[in-house]
Amino acid sequence: MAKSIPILGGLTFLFSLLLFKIIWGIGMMPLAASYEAAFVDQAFDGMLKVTIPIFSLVLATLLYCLHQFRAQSGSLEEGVRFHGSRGGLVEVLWIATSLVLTLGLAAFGAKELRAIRGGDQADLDVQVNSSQWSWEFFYPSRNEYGSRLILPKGKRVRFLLTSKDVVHSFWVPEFRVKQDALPGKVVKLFLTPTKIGTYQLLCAELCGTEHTAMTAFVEVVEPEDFDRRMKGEAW
Ligand SMILES: [Cu+2]
Repeated sequence: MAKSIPILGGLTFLFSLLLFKIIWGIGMMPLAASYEAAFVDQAFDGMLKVTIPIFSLVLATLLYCLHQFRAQSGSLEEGVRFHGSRGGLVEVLWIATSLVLTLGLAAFGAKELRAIRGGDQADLDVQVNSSQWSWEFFYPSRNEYGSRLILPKGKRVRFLLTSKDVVHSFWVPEFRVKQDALPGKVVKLFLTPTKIGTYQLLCAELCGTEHTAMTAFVEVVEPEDFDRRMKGEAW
């Protein structure tokens, strides 16, 4: 038992180091182009920092036990039998640790979600009408329709999402936030784009045969350009 602790500790440290290196090396997240993206990335990083060492400990224990308690070659003897639980303290420890971690992550998630949703105030409203298999955008303050979504940088936008047929889902990976569009209902989604660029809006809910083709361009432009575009120039 005493011998196993430094070995398990060493292996756990080694696997954690390797996984951190690989995962951060790959850079799994696309560009973060909204105010909300920072919160989502922070939550994702936080989850990885908690789960990678736990995963590494489980993996290290598994490999250690496979090696240490394997059958000797040619031996047909059964392993040592024991009855009842001999690890009462271990059970209490892992249940308590899991409980604290789960509740901690839930509290952290709730705090982040509240920060992302924020208040109900917005600089711009955009109605998003989804249908099999396209997106349509309507700007009520300007009485304008568009097949591509144009957003002013640094302005908080309130999207009013709805669907004409089945459930679709509004998702721009660079903005991180995602929200279902439901038939017969208007669902709100808030976001503030922070980086000029052209992105792609995707549908993140399997909605029929052409689901993967249900995309639209999203352009984030300077507020002055937004006003010019809305007046009908180069729409
Ligand atoms: Cu879809």
